[in-house]
Amino acid sequence: SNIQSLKEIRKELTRFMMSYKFGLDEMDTKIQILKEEFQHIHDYNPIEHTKTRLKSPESIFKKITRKNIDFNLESIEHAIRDIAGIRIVCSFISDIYKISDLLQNQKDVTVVECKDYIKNPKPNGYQSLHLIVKIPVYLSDQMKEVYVEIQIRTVAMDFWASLEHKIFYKYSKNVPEDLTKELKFTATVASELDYRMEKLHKEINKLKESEANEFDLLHSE
Ligand code: 0O2
Repeated sequence: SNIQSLKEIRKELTRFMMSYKFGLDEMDTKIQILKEEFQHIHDYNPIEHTKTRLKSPESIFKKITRKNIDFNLESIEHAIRDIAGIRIVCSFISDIYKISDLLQNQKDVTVVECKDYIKNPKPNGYQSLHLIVKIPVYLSDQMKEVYVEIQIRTVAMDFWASLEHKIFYKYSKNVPEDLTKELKFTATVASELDYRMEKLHKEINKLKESEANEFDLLHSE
């Protein structure tokens, strides 16, 4: 009956979404492990915070309509690679590449795409490192590989992106040129802040090291 098949569809859809949630959980655990272990070994935490999100069925639907994708789970799975998303906010730019390398070197993580909007910012000024990875999820009757989008950025990049999103989200009309320019300028201000903070961080680290060396010298005599 119709009701029966609707129930089946619903069950299938829930299972589909669950696999992404599991993929996200796996990825989140990996990041928490890196965070804790890094703190323990290096006495330093490169990750300020993380945020996970599952794309809602509504926005998946919007995207498949916009991109003209066939309406079946197989094509959706293949074409929409940001159903599971995780954002990692780091302290410094160098931390972004460190975290990205550490994740990319894990055996069960396959990188399928890497977009470096830090080296090549978007025209509006947006900066972040985006990875699309595939990660295995073990279900009761099968192993499924799901895509997860990982966005890695600094606190300054995150500040810029979230406010830009607030200001311009759903403003579909053409933005006046002076405002586009101003927005882009604010992105360079954020970059400058990142650059200066990292420089300070490095200078202080150098000082700490030389102090530690002096201490060692003093105590070896
Ligand atoms: P939400 O609400 O975060 O989910 P596509 O994913 O196919 O539409 P593309 O080019 O493959 O587009 O993806 P891209 O460029 O890697 O960026 C996808 C995500 O990056 C977006 O997801 C945003 O989260 C973020 N992003 C990209 N550009 C901008 C930008 O100019 N400003 C801000 N604030 N965020 C950006 P969603 O699905 O659009 O939104």
